[in-house]
Amino acid sequence: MTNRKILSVVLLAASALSHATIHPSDTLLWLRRTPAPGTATVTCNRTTSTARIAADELRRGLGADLTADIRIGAAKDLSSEQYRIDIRSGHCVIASRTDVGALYAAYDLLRQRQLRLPADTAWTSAPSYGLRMLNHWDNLDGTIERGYAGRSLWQWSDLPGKLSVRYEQYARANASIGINAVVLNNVNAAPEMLADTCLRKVAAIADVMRPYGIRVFLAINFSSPAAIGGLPTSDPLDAGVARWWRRKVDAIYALIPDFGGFLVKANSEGLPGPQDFGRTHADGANMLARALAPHKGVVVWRAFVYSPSDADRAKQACQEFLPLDGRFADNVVVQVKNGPVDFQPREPFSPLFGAMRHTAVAAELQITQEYTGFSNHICFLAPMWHEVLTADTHRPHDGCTVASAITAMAGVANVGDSPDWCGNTLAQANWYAFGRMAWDNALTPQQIAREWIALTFGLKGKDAEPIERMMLMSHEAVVDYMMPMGLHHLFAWGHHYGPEPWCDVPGARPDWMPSYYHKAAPDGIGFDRSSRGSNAVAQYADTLARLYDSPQLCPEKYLLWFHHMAWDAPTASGSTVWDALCAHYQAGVDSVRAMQKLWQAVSGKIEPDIHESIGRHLRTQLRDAIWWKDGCLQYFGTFSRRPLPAGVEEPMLELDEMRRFGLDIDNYTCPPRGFF
Ligand code: BDP
Repeated sequence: MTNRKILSVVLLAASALSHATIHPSDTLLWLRRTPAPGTATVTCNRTTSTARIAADELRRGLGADLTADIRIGAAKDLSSEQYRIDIRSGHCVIASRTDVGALYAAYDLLRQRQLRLPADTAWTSAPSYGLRMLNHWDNLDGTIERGYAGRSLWQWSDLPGKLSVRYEQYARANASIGINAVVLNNVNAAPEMLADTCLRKVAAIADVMRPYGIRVFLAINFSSPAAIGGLPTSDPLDAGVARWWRRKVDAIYALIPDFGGFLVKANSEGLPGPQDFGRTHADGANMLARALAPHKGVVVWRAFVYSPSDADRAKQACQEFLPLDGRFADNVVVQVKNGPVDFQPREPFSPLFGAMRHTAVAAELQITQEYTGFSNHICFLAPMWHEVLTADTHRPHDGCTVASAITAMAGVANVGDSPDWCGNTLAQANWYAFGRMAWDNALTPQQIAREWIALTFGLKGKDAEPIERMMLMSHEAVVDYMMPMGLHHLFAWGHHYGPEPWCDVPGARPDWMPSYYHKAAPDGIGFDRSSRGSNAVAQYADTLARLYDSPQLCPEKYLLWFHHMAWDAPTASGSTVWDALCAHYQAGVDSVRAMQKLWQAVSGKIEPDIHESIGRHLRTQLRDAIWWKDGCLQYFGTFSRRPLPAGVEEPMLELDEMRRFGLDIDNYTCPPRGFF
């Protein structure tokens, strides 16, 4: 059989992804430290459950060679979650203002010891943001929207009576990286989440989270008053509706005194919201905020909105939210996805960052890999997030980054009930990276990768280098083989895994079609968001607007995001748009091969079953990278009518074949055993 035939047989074989046995240490995440010999002597001036956890972690983790003294409450100069650690005398003193500060200190100390910090050190640490939150997209039926690591952690039918042991393991993992808030359920929220029976279950989970410094939040459905409260309306300005929410909130706090608040997706993708009643997002958010304020709860209101009517979806969040800047109550945080469209492999940062000057803004990142290969592909997301956080908004002046424009970070969780939590060992690094960056936004992807590799595999220096390189190149690889040069939304209609730039579903919303975004045609490719097109560039500060507006100056990585370019137009790298595009797709495939080699180089240094399992993922990833390259280049080639430039491999798959299996995800998830 030819390579092409074998590949299509493999792709078409109906078989699910084989799940290898999961190594027991995978369940321990980055906390699989080898216990130091002996038990440390640890004293603590408090006996609350949080303080006890901190002391116990140190007792178990430090070993007999270090004694520790935890002093909570004395350090008045520290902020609430901040801590100071001093081991200069050979004896460790931990000072914090609060119990949770001491807990964070304990995890940091243990981490630093494993990373082999110098013996005579003292340091303080405080979080970059007060709210560091995971958003679970978990449904009451146990499914997870865009989840690739099994079913939901939350065993709703067993709650509140029976608690899974994983709840506490999960709380501990979060606390160890500083995550302090968790939204338990999907933003596409079922109104039933607020039913009294459900709330008792939520309270049981909150009880497990509390000692670990984690506050529980719920995503709510805006029409709950009508859906489960028997009210004729859910209009936020209706007195009965406001009363219903007040009572509901009071009832929640009676069960969960430290309840965090609500996360709201409103008037987005068909969900109800204040606009259904002629009200604004601010009207809706502020009504909820008033109900929560007496309890110190917050409303996290999402800015992920777009309607089918507008000519450019990328502009809509700004159009709807900027006029409301300054009109949100103090306990409202507007949560903005990192890019203006929707968690694509690469987007420029959302222009709402920096522009909302009088509103608390959170960045929403997607830890679950909906658009970066699910848990099948190895894609370390820290480089992407770092790119966003360090982007200069130039607002109100040069040097003001996205990181400095936000007050909170939220990440869509990649956690499920799979024994390895995230679907593969490397995906755990994304959970870890999110927590670490939310705690310290100055950490670089390299620092985080190094930490994670050392904590997870016990490898450092030269031994760790191949994994570090593989992780650090992986995001760019995914961008290259999926959507280079600013292309976006080329995903298949029925799922967000493989390519379907040719997708054409009669009657579907145009802005759900890839062609809306790539605009490939005989005259060129890309979405014209310049001043000659949708003028989305004008939503950025002048310096950036000018840069992005010019096809000559616009960074190549965003070129087709902002410009419709002729196939033969020259690029900054001295090639043509078509040739550059082909080169990127090829580079993506080549990068995955390089990742395979790097992974091969650590065989023998990693538990064999983990090594083998990641090896399988990489084979799948290579197959898919080829599939993306072949699909996109052949399809775009029908417009460009230009040959593949030298160095770009001939396709293995025919466009017609790909068109046939493109809609059926079950038919191509099997690893191509023995093929590559
Ligand atoms: C999209 C997801 C969809 C989510 C939506 C959101 O495909 O499942 O509901 O984002 O963030 O990317 O609300």
